[in-house]
Amino acid sequence: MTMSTVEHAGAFRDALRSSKHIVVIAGAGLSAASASKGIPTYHDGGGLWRTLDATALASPEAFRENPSLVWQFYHYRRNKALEAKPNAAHGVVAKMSVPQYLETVAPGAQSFHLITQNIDRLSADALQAVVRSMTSGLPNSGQSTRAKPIVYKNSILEMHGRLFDLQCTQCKYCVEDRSTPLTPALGVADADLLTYQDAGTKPINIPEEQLPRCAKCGALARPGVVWFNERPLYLDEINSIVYKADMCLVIGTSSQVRPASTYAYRVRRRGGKVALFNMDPSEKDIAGADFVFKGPCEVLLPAILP
Ligand code: BJW
Ligand code: ZN
Repeated sequence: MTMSTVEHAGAFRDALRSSKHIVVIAGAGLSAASASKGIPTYHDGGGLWRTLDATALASPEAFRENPSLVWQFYHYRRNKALEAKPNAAHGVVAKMSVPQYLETVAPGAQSFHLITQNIDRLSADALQAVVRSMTSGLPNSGQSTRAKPIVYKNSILEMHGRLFDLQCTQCKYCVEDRSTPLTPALGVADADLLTYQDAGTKPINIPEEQLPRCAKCGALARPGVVWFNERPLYLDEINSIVYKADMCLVIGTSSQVRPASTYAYRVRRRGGKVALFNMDPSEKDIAGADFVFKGPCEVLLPAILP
């Protein structure tokens, strides 16, 4: 960190100390450091799969038109996410869900929420690891009867869904399934791809019967994620969290996708503070923030909030 970042960090920590309702808005940059080759982000040049634009594949139209291609894309993404481990930035955010820790950086805090656009479950994994480390060695590990909660309840809102969820296109039954490949055909197509450099233009066509199916009714299943023009999850709850928040940390998102892109602005409009943590923040995001930390969040966050 440069000297000015250090001074800035002090001012940010002071503002955090007097905050009551803290919210984090997270995006793909939070998870960028989490796999050996990194989990590709979306709108900053890393979002290509084979030769195809990831955001074009993440749509209900693409799935209707070619569920085989879209499922192959998600098979690849699921495998990447299965290899990934939470990084130091996930760790700092997860600790903020722990009142005992949050009190040390924000003594007046009454609530903490993480609104994440990420579908990789790494924030949930990081929180589980924090809870495990806090409860291991305690009698009745995991079911402590201490008066204070170990973590704030329901503090993580995965507004764009979960990559490992399978959701029925008919009866809507939804279940988490981390196995891979989800069907033998997806595994075979994956292996075949290694020999096709031009697979993006010559996709392997898997018949619908050989794609993931609903465990209840047998209909075609889809990834349990939120595509463009679909309603993000938990919107009512998120709206009241954003309405109350007086401190908003915006971590690793290009703030191009609504409605998440509007939250920081809404917090600030009501007099709250906004702190931005981004490798390459846009001019618009800088203009809308009280504190700007430019760099990798996995380095900045542990340095600023040890
Ligand atoms: C680092 C870093 C490091 C890198 N450290 N930083 C026209 C105008 C305006 C709006 C619209 C419009 N047409 C349609 C809309 C609405 C649309 C939208 O916003 N579109 C825009 C693109 C224009 N939004 C929607 O459709 C949403 N739904 C909706 O609005 O519904 C309304 C409704 C209400 C009620 C009923 C019914 C309907 C849904 C949006 C769903 C988004 N889905 C995706 C795919 C998820 C599944 C999947 O992944 O397969 O979600 S798209 C993709 O974008 C994904 C992400 O969550 C999302 C956000 O991207 P994110 O996280 O910001 O990633 P990047 O790559 O853009 O940014 C990474 C950042 O990290 C960069 O800034 C880097 O610098 C930084 N970084 N490494 C710190 N180490
Ligand atoms: Zn079903």
